[in-house]
Amino acid sequence: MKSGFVALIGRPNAGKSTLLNTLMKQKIAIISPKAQTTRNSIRGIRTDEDSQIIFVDTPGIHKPQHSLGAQMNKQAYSSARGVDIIYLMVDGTVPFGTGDEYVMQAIKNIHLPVFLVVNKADLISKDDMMNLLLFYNRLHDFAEIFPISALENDNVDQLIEFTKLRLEDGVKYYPDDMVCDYPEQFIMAEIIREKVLMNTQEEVPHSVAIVIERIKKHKGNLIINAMILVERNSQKGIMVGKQGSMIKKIGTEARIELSEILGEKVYLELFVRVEENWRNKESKLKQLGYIEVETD
Ligand SMILES: Nc1nc2c(ncn2[C@@H]2O[C@H](COP(=O)(O)OP(=O)(O)OP(=O)(O)O)[C@@H](O)[C@H]2O)c(=O)[nH]1
Ligand SMILES: [Mg+2]
Repeated sequence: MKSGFVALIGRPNAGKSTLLNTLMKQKIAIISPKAQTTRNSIRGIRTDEDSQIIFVDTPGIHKPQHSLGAQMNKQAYSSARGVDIIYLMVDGTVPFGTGDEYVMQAIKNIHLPVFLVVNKADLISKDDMMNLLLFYNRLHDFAEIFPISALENDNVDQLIEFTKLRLEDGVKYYPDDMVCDYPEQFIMAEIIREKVLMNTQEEVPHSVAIVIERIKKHKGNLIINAMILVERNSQKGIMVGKQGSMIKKIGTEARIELSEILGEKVYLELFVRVEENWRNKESKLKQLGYIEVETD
């Protein structure tokens, strides 16, 4: 039995969470077209007949503007330690820039096999992809280089096969039927946040955090009360929308998906609260689970 840990790192929007979900054949992490969607490291446990691979999705590495951003980078870097392989994901449609150089420098100090995964192959020509692969091949001594489409599940099986070849024989870390190690409350908050990301623009999605305040079972139904935190009164106005239209839309979309995921009828009650500048408040970040608890 081959077993081990693989960290997915890269810039925001590269498609790390999309790849995690494709590798897992189910939704483990939320996805959005907005940069900095993922805020925590998220483990997906993939078990088959001859292997157990724990894939760790991480927040996109970026130049932080708030304490929240700094914590997200910290989580990405700390997840890249203590794994067996790193997938460095890049978006093949975006030209190589200073942000990429920054990430490349960071991986130079990590002495682990790094697989370069060039994503979004479905959006670029074969020639452009070939040039990109040659460019990256000169840039660093990668253990493997893979062009893939995480979205269309193209070349992902080969990626898994080559990953298994690099892993040692080892123990099973998790039971066969376990696919993630986060509590249900986490996915509830994340699905609501995903719907906020999908329905709002500019700074609003980045200024939002979700707190699950109460979960109650009642006659076979699940009643979830959740608080949407924003940073300013104007954002509260946007979140609520004209005659409550925005919050209603977000609530409906989240309720439908949560009912599917949790397999029971969900009633979702959403509230909006202003918590000024929460992204720079250490105590708030800790409470929201955005600061990693230090372990030895
Ligand atoms: N066309 C295409 N789009 C993709 C592919 N992979 C991801 N995307 C899209 O790229 C966007 C970002 O995807 P995510 O998976 O959220 O990216 P991420 O790297 O996790 O981003 P952060 O969490 O912000 O670091 C979404 O709109 C995805 O649908 C792909 O292979 N092809
Ligand atoms: Mg992500």
